[in-house]
Amino acid sequence: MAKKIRSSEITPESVFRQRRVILQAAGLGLGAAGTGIMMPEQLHAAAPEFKDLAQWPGSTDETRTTFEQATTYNNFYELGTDKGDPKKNADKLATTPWTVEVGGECEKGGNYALEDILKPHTFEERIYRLRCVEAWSMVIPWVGFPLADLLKRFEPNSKAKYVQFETIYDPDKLPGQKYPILQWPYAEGLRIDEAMHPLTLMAVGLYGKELPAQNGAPLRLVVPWKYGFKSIKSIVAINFVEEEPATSWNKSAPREYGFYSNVNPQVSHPRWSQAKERRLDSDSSGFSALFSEKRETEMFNGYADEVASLYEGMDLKKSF
Ligand SMILES: Nc1nc2c(c(=O)[nH]1)N[C@H]1C(S)=C(S)[C@@H](COP(=O)(O)O)O[C@H]1N2
Ligand SMILES: [Mo]
Repeated sequence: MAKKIRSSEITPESVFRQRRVILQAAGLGLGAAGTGIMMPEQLHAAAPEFKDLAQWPGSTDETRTTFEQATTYNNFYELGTDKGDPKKNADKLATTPWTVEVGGECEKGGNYALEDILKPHTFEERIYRLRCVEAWSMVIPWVGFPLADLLKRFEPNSKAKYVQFETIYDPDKLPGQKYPILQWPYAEGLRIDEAMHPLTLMAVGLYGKELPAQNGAPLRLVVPWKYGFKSIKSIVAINFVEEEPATSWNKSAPREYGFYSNVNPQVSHPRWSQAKERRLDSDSSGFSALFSEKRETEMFNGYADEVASLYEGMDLKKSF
């Protein structure tokens, strides 16, 4: 049985999985270096320093959220609705084996083992400013690769106008899925140009370590100019579709959560303003952050120069 996870520790399952990745790569006659997959030791070695950050799109030198904060104050309803639940229930998410089903409007659909998804990608370190609203934001050094690099391998065709993503569905094991909090499985979507934007990341780790279960192991989206819920965790399906796909939050509260969900201080949530945020960083604890000084939320979470052109001519009050 899976053991309980202690803070700042990789889950036994994910260490096991990582070994499997390396072993499989070795079996193919490729060293770990040849695959671009880093050994756990390399991940740890990379953690303390984040070199050449400026080279990564979306980087910032702002004070970082700590690893402890980023892995203990989470939203992951499959593992419970309190911010502390996902970590407590982390051992309920089994990540080996992991398969991603790719389908819809593309030439290379099929079932891909996690190993195949990761194979060509290097672990890169980027710091993104993430997640305004719902009262808090964070600055996290994500480990990942551009989602575009992955999607292009599946050769989407001209009908692929949107991409839909789904999270693992396992109500026997995932405590939150026993209740109709949301329509399961958790589903999200992006327009194809948003999905292909270099700031859109498929994350596999944070702080140089593999993603803990509570952060969406083994792979999750990071869409830094959108509200947090667009960054779907623990992805098992990717579908290229012609029409705007349904998303979990939009289905459960259509007036509150639109398809685009771009960070926009000028458009209020029906129940609260979204003009200001609090920052969860090394100067605050999870609790005291809620009482720390508010800061102005920036349009597109500070990425307007990079992404505003995606929405030219659109009424962002209507397409919220
Ligand atoms: N599958 C799934 N993905 C999810 C969620 C969820 O409940 N289930 N919550 C979303 C919300 S509301 C937020 S704010 C972010 C939180 O990511 P973090 O816990 O890594 O900070 O994950 C998003 N992705
Ligand atoms: Mo969220």
